[in-house]
Order: sequence, then structure tokens, then C-alpha cells
Amino acid sequence: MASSSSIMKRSESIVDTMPEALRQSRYHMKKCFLKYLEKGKRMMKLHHLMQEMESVIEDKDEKAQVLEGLLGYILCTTQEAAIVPPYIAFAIRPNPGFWEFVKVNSNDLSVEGITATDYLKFKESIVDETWANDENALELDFGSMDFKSPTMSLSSSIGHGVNFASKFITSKLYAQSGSQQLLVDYLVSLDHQGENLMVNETLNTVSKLQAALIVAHAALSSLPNDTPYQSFELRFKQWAPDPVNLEKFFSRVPSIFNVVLFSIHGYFGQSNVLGLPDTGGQVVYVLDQVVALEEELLLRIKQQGLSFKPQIIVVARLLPDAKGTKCNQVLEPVMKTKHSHIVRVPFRTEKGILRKWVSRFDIYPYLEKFTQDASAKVLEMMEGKPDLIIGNYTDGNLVASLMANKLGTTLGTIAHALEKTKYEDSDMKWKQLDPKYHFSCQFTADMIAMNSADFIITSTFQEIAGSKDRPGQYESHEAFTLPGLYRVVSGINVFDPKFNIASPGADQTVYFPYTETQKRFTSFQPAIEELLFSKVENDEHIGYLEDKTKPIIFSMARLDTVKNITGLTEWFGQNKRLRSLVNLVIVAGFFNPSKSKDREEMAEIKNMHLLIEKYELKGQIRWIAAQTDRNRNSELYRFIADSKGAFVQPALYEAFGLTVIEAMNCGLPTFATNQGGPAEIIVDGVSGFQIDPNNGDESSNKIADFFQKCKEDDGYWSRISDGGLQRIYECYTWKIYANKVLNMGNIYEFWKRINKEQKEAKQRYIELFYNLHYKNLVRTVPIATDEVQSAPVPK
Ligand code: UDP
Ligand code: LCN
Repeated sequence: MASSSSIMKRSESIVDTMPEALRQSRYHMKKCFLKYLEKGKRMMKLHHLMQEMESVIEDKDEKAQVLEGLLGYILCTTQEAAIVPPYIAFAIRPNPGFWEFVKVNSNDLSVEGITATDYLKFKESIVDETWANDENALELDFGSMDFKSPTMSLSSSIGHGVNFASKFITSKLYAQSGSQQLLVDYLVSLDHQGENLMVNETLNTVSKLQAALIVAHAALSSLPNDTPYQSFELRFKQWAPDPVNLEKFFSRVPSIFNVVLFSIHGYFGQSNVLGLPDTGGQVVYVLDQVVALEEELLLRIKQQGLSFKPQIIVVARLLPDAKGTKCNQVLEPVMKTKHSHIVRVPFRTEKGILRKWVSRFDIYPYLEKFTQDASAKVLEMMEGKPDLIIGNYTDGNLVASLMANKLGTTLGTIAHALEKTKYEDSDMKWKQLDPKYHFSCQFTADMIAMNSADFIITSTFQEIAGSKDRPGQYESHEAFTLPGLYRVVSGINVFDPKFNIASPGADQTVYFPYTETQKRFTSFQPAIEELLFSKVENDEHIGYLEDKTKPIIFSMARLDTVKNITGLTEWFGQNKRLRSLVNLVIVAGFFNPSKSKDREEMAEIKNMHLLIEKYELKGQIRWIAAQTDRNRNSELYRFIADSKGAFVQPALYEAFGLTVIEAMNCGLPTFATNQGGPAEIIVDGVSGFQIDPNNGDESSNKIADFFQKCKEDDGYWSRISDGGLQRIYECYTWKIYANKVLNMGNIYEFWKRINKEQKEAKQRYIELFYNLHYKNLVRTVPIATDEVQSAPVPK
């Protein structure tokens, strides 16, 4: 494939270079474009474009020539094309966060650069021509209020918003004397339950504060008390703000004591919940996050010389129909913390409290009432407003944004997954998908929360701006269309400094290396032996392992289609070499499809059974039902490490992938999908391996090669295991995370003040959108009813 640098200069745009590129291959391109047009109006993805091009250019050398030229480069950076004869419009993404749109006339191959808005209209005309041409079709332009706000410009800055904001604040404080007053006002405003924390009203101007600081410093310094100001004036000048010191300064400012987190859907609890529908990594993430945030808050409060107690509340849904979990309890202390609680608030409808679980896709009708009830509860428990509100996932983010807006609190949002990118063309096909998934509500709620957020916490760069080949989850919200409903011409800008990467970790008191033998939870060993090796088939495990001496490849996930556990089972089934080297152990779902409430899970369960039959896997596979005890699970990872095995995470797409870092923390060499977060966590061949979930042969051979090499090179397995651990300690710990997130809370509180006017204008726009549009969409989602009468809420 041609490299862009060899054929395109940085300054050149696609619209400038495409005419020449088409001219060079005019004969083939005309044929190729005719082929594209053959089926009439439609959308085509890159692989379709390539496939059809390859079918048209038969000669191998000619094909290579086209692909190696400029045209090859342009095509390879194309994400999709919209065909409306005689035109073909291309959406081209030369680099993460950078897009160009061009329209080519297939008759004369003339090229015209078009705007994102025109491209969207072009796409819409494929499914709804009348609406596409309607001059009054609703267009959303969240960027229109951002014209005064600073944004970043390089792909490499994406996700480092705090650095950018610190630099910007520094230069503003330095350059404009008036803006220093903003900082003074901020410091004066810092209080905790009415008690002034930093400076009092008598020091409410820059000059008064400066004077006071000078006196304070003089008193504290080692200089004799009578030393004249002039003799240390120069040193004071050197203390003028710089971005690094400013960030440090903000991390010391006592502005956060009370934090509210929202994690609403699913079963949110501390035991027996994992593996239940909609209940996966988000729960683990939020609980670990609370422990880490509390620890960091306590440390900071101590460093600040204060004696306040922090308070963290996680607000989740109260589920009377708790299915053996504690999700029907209103209040529950968070384990491993002293000052943090889970507070559960029920969903209320006209008929009373809803008892049963509802899928995250059907959750919208309950959220407004939930926000009101949750806000009242939080204000009562905290005896005042929180200092920071953080949402998780669409539902939690929406509720967090409504509450933060009402209370004027700084808002952070987190999206463990944005559903829009999970389902191909989910925006264009929204009408078709809405009865099942209610994407119109979900994408609208996402737009509202993202734009309300003062900062957005992401786990990886990929989540924001994707990789070279694949747009990021947030990037896919920059411009998109729901034909017939609205067209988003600027949804979110990935160069906005609100984006920050703070990757989670894994609880290291649970997930520690297999070599730390004195810490190991040895009491689980007999149960694990049974789980893996007994020949009995029951509700907990089916299949068996004939040769117990072989290393094990292990995978654990919810049985969602996207997790691709069935894909891994099929790769294993098809690869004789791999089967001769290792056994396969899967922890996922359960075995009876009729017991599942989840549409996708049912299909995956059936498929697992079919694959075990088809490839005659019994004797080489052990399929274990979902496991809910994380201590035992951690020992399972370590047990597999003892067998010199590996962990495999084969997902079609994974936003982050907590199992990947759990396995790596246990010292288990890990193979993980190259689609999404794991591609950033693992440095291929050094701290683990990346596998392509869309290329089963290549992936299963890569795993087989590893085990082959381990046989030939004694130290190989340990080198990869150590590489994984090193990577974790450097980048993926909760300590690093908590420090970053609290810095965000501090910096963006001030940032909000210096960008007050834009923030307020945007919020008005969002409110309008919420009231006039979102609420109507919510009315289309059916309200669930219980078969039995609603019960009183337990205390
Ligand atoms: N998990 C578990 N039992 C299972 C499946 C998963 O305890 O049967 C845990 C797993 O250890 C991890 C979390 O659930 O902590 C899954 O998080 P991940 O980020 O891998 O995926 P998600 O489910 O959030 O998409
Ligand atoms: C949800 C997911 O799908 C995972 O990729 C993440 O690891 C998890 O949440 C925690 O953020």
C-alpha cells in the first residue's frame, strides 16, 4: 500500500489531489465507478469498495499499480461512500479526527469538495429524499456556541485536555491582568459547609492577595523577619505561574470533598451481580473508582491540613425484584471504604415502583423522575450540594447532566461504550432499529450529556479519536444524521480540551501476580481444580479436558455477540495445531438459552452448543458458566498462569477491556483484540499480543506460534508475562487514575468560570433540545409493567 507521505504533502487536500489520482487510472476508475453504481442508491463501506474494485481490475499487476498509487491511498483512508447515481460521495479520514468529503461525478470523474452537512444530506437522500431536501429539516450545531472557546489542533493533543487547559489558563492569567481577578474570586469562593478554605473576603482583590501572600511567605521563609521585600522580589517573579505549577496548584486547592457518581442500569451491587444482563465491567469500574477516589481525597485533604471527611455516593437503580442480589437495598456501604455508599433509588411510574429489571435500551421513560428523586436524596445525605458529579454510560450521564445543570455543579461523564459505533449504520438505520434498541433516545441523550459535560473521562485515545483505520466512538458523533429526525452538523469536537484520558486499573489486592505465592487465595484451589478438571457436567460447567498437562487458553466475558466468545471457540475448533498445543477454557453466560432474558445472549448460547458439536470439542474445551466471585476469578487467572497458559480477549470491538488488565496484573500473557482499547493497552509482542478478531486464521495461528515458541525457548513465556506487568505498573493503576480525575475536577471547575458565557449559552440550547425533542422521543418507549403489584421499598 502506498504511504501517504510518499505521495501527498501535508498541506494538500484530497479534493486537490483526487482529480489527478483519478486521471492516472482513468480507464479502471470508470469501470470501477460503473460497478459501484450498478446496484443504485446505497451506502458502501471500505471493504465493499475494495472488493468491487478488485473484481473489476482483473490483472494483478494493474491492480497493484492502482493500489500503490495515490488513488490507493485515498481509497484506504475512505471510511464509507454514499452512492446516488451518477454521483459517489466519499467520507475520507486521512488522520484521526480529520475528515474530508468529496463528491465525484462518475460520468466525467470531476471532483467537488463538499461540506460535512452536504455529505450528510447526500447520505440521507438514499433513505429519505424528501426529508434530505427539506430546507427546514432540523440541524443541530452544538459547535456554534464554541466559537470563542479554545480548541486543540494536533491529533497528538487529543485526550490531554488538562494540559491544554492549564497552559491556556496560565497564559490568560499572565497576559490579561483582569483575568487574575477570576482566580482570586475562585479562591474566595472555596468553602466547605460555609467555612472559608483558602482566602477570606478581606483579600478579595489581586493586589490585596498578593500583598498577603508576600507577608505569608516572608513569615514562613527562612529569611530574617526584617529582610526587605526588594531582596526577594526577584524570587517572587520567578514564581510567576507556569502550566506545570498551575496544574500542581489546582491539585492542592481544596475544592472537592463530596462526589456523586451515577451508574444506573443493570444490577449494581457488590456481589453476585457480574454476568447478569447489562452488568459487566461498568460495575467493577465504578466500585474500584470509588475506593481509589476516596483514598486520593483523604490524602489530599490531609495534605491540605484539613480535617473534613469526604463523602462519595454512588446512585444506582433500586430493583425490588433483586434476584438474590442486594439491589433491593436502599443504602449499602462500599467495601474497602470508610465514607462511601451506594444509594439506590427506584424507578417510579404512574403505577408505583417498578419491580423488574429493564434493559439499558428501554430505560429512558424513568430517568427524569429518577433524577428528581436522586437529587433530593443526595442533597439530604450530603446536607448540601456535591462538588463534583460523574455519570457513567448514557443513562447515568444524562441524569448526571440534569442534576449538575440544576445545581451548578462541575460535571464529568464517562461512556464505557457508546452504542452508536457498535451497530453498523445505526444512525442511518435508526427507524428500523428503534423498536428494538430506541437509539433515537440513546443518541439524543448522548448528545445532551457530552455537550453538557465540563470534562469527559475516557479510558483510551481510541475511545475519542480511534486509530488510523477506525474512527473513535466520540469522533463518530462529530457529524451524523438520523434521517427524518435530525441532522447533527457539529455534535462533539474531539479537539475540545474537555477530553481526557484516565485509564482504569484493576484492584491490585485482588489481581496480583501468580508469583506472589504468600498472598494467593489458596482456599479456592480445590474448587478451581474441580471447576476446570472434573469430568462432571452440571449447571456450572460442561465439556471436559482430557489432557490436563496442556497449557490452557482462557477467556471470560459476558456472552454478548460483540465479545466474540463464539468466534474464539470456532477459531480453536478449526485450528488443529492450536488444539494439539493447548486446551480451551471459557467462562461466559450459562447453558440454557430459554433461561436468558437477553436477546443476544440467547443466540450466543445456542451457537456455543452448535460449535462444540460441530468441531467435536469435548475433551478439549471446558465451558464454565458466568462467575461472580472476583477473588476466585483472580485465582483462576493465576491458576491458568501456573499452567503456563494465556488469556485471550477476542472481541469484535472492546471499549477498554477490564479482563485484559486483570489477566496482565496476574502475570498471564494476554492476546487481545486490536479493535478498540486493548490495542493501546498491549504493545504487540512486548507486553502481550494483539489479534485481529476479523481474521480468525491469523489470530489462532498467532496464539499457536506463541505456544510453539514457548516450547522452544524456556524464558519466552516469562518475558511476555513480565512485559505485561511492567506495562500495567507504568500506565494502568487506580492510583494514577484517581489523581488525574481529581485534577480534572479542580481545573474544569475554574475553566467553567472563565468560559462562563459560552457555557451558559450552550446550556440553554441543550435545555431547548431536551424539552422540545428528547422528551417526545422518550414517549415512544413503552413503559414496563410488573405482573405483580408493586411492593413498598425496603429500608
Ligand atoms: N466478569 C466476571 N464474571 C464473568 C464475566 C465477567 O466476573 O462471568 C468480570 C470481569 O472479571 C471484568 C468484568 O466482569 O471485571 C468485565 O469487564 P470488561 O471490561 O472486560 O467487559 P464489559 O462486560 O464491561 O463489557
Ligand atoms: C464496558 C465495556 O464494554 C468495557 O470495554 C470496559 O472495560 C468497561 O465497561 C469498564 O469501563
